[in-house]
Amino acid sequence: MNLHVFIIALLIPFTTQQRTRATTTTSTELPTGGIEAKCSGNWCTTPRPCTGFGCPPTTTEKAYPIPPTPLINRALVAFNVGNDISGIYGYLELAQDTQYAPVRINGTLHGLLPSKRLGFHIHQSGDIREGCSSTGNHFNFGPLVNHGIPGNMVRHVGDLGNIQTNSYGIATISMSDSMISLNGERSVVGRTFVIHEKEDDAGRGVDQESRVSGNSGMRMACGIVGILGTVQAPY
Ligand SMILES: [Cu+2]
Ligand SMILES: [Zn+2]
Repeated sequence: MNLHVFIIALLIPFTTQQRTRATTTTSTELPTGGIEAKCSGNWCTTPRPCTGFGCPPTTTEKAYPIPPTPLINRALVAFNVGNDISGIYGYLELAQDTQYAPVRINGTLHGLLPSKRLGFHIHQSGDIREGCSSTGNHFNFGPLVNHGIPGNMVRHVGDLGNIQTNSYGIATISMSDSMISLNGERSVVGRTFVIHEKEDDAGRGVDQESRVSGNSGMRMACGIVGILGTVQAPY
């Protein structure tokens, strides 16, 4: 092999390599669109549009984390606070540790009829444009079932039974319920707690209304469930 041929033999691999590298960095051959995110777990990546010289052809980057859905763990129900027409006022605080944990309900209501058992429900909506009467029927999820109370096999989700007032018309409420939730399809957030004028008959009355509403009479006071706190807990 003479010197001329030897030099050409040395250059062939080099020029081939250069040509290959050049084709991978030519802007016309690189993806310039395709910003649709690809998500896996809690992360999404978006293909980086690249039109300049030297851009890696297929590089993606972590664009933004997707936080887990926040768990509502505390809620507040305020009754006629700041708009005290009926004379009934007070707060209930709701707390739930996980989506499927029971909801604890604690609070005190004032101005109620003394020494009575009064129907206590969560009604369907948060529409109080016509007072408590426009909040719909008892909140329920799933099949249409008869009215009941906690402890019954069948009840509306919002059927919470009765509260007991003392001789001063004060009800101290401390209970826990496994059917309502602050999260998911049984969530009561945005719905309305209603206190009635009479005792809930638990759906055991003789008339049809008992099976619908428990015959607990007029709606005396109501309060919408509002969010008080959330946590970023995987659950
Ligand atoms: Cu009711
Ligand atoms: Zn009911």
